[in-house]
Formats: sequence, structure tokens, C-alpha cells
Amino acid sequence: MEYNMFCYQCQETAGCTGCTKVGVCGKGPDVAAMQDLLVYVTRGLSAITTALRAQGTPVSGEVNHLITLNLFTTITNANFDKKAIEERICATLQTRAELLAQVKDPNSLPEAALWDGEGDWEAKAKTVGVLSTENEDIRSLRELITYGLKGLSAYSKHANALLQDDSEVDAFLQKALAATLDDSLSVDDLVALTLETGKYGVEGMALLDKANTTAYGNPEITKVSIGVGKNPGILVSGHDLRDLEMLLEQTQGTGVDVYTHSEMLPAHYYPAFKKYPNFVGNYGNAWWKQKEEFEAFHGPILMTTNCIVPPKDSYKDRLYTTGAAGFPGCKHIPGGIGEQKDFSALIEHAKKCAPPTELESGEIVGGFAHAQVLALADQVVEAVKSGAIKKFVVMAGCDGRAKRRDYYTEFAKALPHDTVILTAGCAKYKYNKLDLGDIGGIPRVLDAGQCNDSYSLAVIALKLKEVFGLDDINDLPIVYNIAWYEQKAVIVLLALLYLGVKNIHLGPTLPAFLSPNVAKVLVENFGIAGIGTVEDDMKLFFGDNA
Ligand code: SF4
Ligand code: SF3
Repeated sequence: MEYNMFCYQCQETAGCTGCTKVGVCGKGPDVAAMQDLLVYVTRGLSAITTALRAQGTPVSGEVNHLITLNLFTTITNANFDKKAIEERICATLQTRAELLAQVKDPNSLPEAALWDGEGDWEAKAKTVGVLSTENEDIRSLRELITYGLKGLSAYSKHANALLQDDSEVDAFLQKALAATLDDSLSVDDLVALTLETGKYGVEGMALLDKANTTAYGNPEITKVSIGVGKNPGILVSGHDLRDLEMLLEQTQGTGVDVYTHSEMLPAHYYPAFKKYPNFVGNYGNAWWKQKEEFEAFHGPILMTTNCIVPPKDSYKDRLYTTGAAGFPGCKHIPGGIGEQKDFSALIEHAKKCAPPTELESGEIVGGFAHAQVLALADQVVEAVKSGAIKKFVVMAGCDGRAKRRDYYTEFAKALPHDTVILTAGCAKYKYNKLDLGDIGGIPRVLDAGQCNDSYSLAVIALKLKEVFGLDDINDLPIVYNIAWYEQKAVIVLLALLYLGVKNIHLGPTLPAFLSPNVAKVLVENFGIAGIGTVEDDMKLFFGDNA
């Protein structure tokens, strides 16, 4: 059967099987085709860079950055701009041609490394998308690896923006991406590569953690206002802290305030951002509430990365993109790694806008990344030893539109009072405004930061394992009930599997890209499971204590 498109990379994929007419996210078949083609040429370029490294020829940082930015561009809700994606394909083909000339044995390269860009791109895209791999298990593993690498590339890109690189992570990312073209690899080979992807997921997150904390200090306990001030404002969303920093610098003394939305909330936890008097607070909730919240904000909005919801006409002229993000008809602010971006257009725009309409008032508390939690380690360990805290529940990940996600709010409410939620990512908006109280001064929701900061949760778990003298991370009083939506959650999942974490519950639905056999491998080896009703899951996790 001929489909208009085929994409099943996110949790909201149509019918839990695949978007075939148009994306539930709003991605049209033309954009989906160019994303498929961009992934294809990037796989080809990665085969070339991998061959170059094998023959001892170094690969430049610029090429590594091009590859990570390409993958990041194809993450769910990052870029809907066909023209921008076509430009990235052109740049990739050009770089590829230059590097191909240096490969000693080009005959060993796959077709993706040799395709010269001639002919009808849409027709070509139809032959290289997800369904071009016929065996469903190989396809499933190739896509699982690719989505993990997309998540990894997002983390690398944010570290690169802060001038930090890890050439080993880049080399692995490209080797693994090239391996998704290799027909000689078996299911077992690809399962091993999936776990290795998790290993580099940990490395990539560690790199970003180092980049963020070196540049902005260690996140610390912070109360963040969720109300509004009287000045016009600029709302910043996505995950890129460097963009936020440049915007804060440029708005000083202009009378324009800056607010965070969704995944930018954790920026308030960093000491370096506290010095800006116009950095007012967080406005609204998770990404999928954009339509009503962006309308009510009145001022310009800067999308630094995913998640963009296709904007309503009422505020489309106020929506700006930068970096990997893009939307046709919205102004894109240019600027590469190490370059100053010019946000004066947003600032002038903001001056003509009304101040935001207040949606909420009060404060939320966060800043429990690893350094802050480890500073409280004595208190936490004492609470565990005394039985005041019986369990930690990792509820990190993504939020989304699906009604089924109300489960997470109800689950948080139903948790026994001697449990503490560890979170990161926009999943937190399902319960971070509930009054869940504290245990001896330790809040019952400990927010480590963005999805990027899930690394902190691993560091905290490993530290507790050491403090309690345990051999197995699974002997800790920690359960995992993770909500996923897009590909950054995939790399977090693979990273946790690599660290040996078992029995992770993943919801609200299991990924459509897991074939029955691949799902079976994950269930049998790692105890991965979905979610049930709140009542059943309470019994499952807490038994008689529920
Ligand atoms: Fe569908 Fe998700 Fe792909 Fe969008 S990203 S087309 S919603 S599977
Ligand atoms: Fe959210 Fe898109 Fe995944 Fe960064 S903003 S967690 S969904």
C-alpha cells in the first residue's frame, strides 16, 4: 500500500502504529519526505566519516557539528520548514562530496554515501524512509538506534553551543548511524549496538552536564514565580541555555522582561541566570499548551528547539525560531556555534506588545540536580534509614497531548506519603503544581531540570547505591515510571538500560517502533513494561503500602 508518508518516531503517532497521511504533530508529507532524505544523506556522510577515521584521516569538528545538527533538526516538533531542511541536505551533500574524495576505498561505501543528489528528491525520499527496511525486527532496531542517536545529537548540540565537544561521542554516533545502513548486521548485532548507544547516551549527557555547570554553575534550590510582571515580555522555550543567555544579555535595560516556557523553566535554577533582574519567572506549562498560552502571552516567543506546535494565525507573527528549530513563515534568528545571535528584532517587537495576561500566581520549587541533592545527601540518607522515605519514584520524561497522560497526575496524587518523586523533563508539568508537601523538609517532588538533566537522576542513583553499599542498582528503593514522547526520552531510556536499571515502566503507550520481537527482548532482558490503571500500578509498585 502506498502511503503519503511514514513516521512512527514519537508517542503520539497515529493509531499507535504510524502517521501515514499527515503527522499528528502537524508535519506534512512534504516535510516528512525531506526529513527522511536528510537522515539518509546524514547516514551516508556518517559512513564516509567512519571510513575516514578507520583509515586514520581525522574528521573536523565542523563535520561533527553538521551531523548532530542534521539529526536534531529531524526530532519531533523541532523543524517544520521544508526549505530549511532542503538547505541542510544541500550542505550535507556538499560536505559529503569533499570528504568522499579522501576515502581510499570508496567501493566499500553504501549507496547513501554515493547518491549525488540528482533527480526528484521526493521520489528518492520514498525509497529511503523507514519502510525501506523490509524485515520488521531489523527496521525496529535500526529506528530505535536512530532515535536514540537523535536524542544524543540534541544533547551534543547543546554542549557544542557552549564550546564543549567529545570527539568519542561524535565518532560513535556516526559509526552507529552508518551501521543502520549495513545489511550484514544481524538482530543480535543491532541489539548490542542499541545498548552501546545507551553507553554513549550517558557520555553525551555527562558532557552536557559539564558544559552547563561549567558555564552557569550548579543548579540550586530555587523558587520560581509563575505569575507575571507589568512590562512587556519575551517568552523563551525549548532547551538551549546559550540562546537564553544571549537574549538576557541583550534585553538588559530595555524595559523588556524575559519569561521561560516549558523546558526552559530549569534555567531559573542556575546561579548565572539569577543575576538578570528582568528574568521574571515561568509562564504556563508544557509544550502542548502553546496555543492558548502563547496567545495570552502577547509578546514575542523564541523557540530555541523542540517542541513547536504549529502556531495559530493570532500569534504566528510573534513566533521566532533559532538553531535547529524552524517553522515556515516564522522569522528565524541565525547564528552558529560560537557566534553572537542578534535578538534585537524580538526586543523591538516586544516593546510594541502588551504585558502578558496572568495565567497563574505563586511559585514552584526546583533545582534538585545532582550537586544540590548530594549536598543534602546526609538528610536524604537519614530519611531513608529512618523509614521516613520508603521509596523514590522516577517520573522523568515528556508531557504530551494524550488524555491518557492524566494517569501521571493521578498517579502522583495517589502515591504513598512516604515516597519522593524524582523528575526531569516536561513530564513534571503533570504534577509540579500539586501540593504534595515535604518529608522532613525534603520536597516530595525533586525536579532535576530538563530532559537533558536526566543524567542527574543517574548520578543520584549511583551515589545512593554507593552510600548504601549495594552491588546492584536495582536493590535501591527506586522505581521507574517514565513518560516518553520524543527521541530525547529514547536516549534517556537506553542510558538507563546501559546502567543496568531493570523493570522500567514506560507510558502512556509503548513505542510503535518496537516490533513484537524487539519488545520481547526488552521485556525478557530488562523487565520493561507499560502502565496500567493507577490503582493496579500502586499495588504493583507499593504492595500493601499503597
Ligand atoms: Fe507522527 Fe510523531 Fe512522526 Fe509527527 S513525529 S509524524 S506525530 S510519529
Ligand atoms: Fe518535552 Fe518536547 Fe520531551 Fe525535553 S519539550 S521533554 S516533549
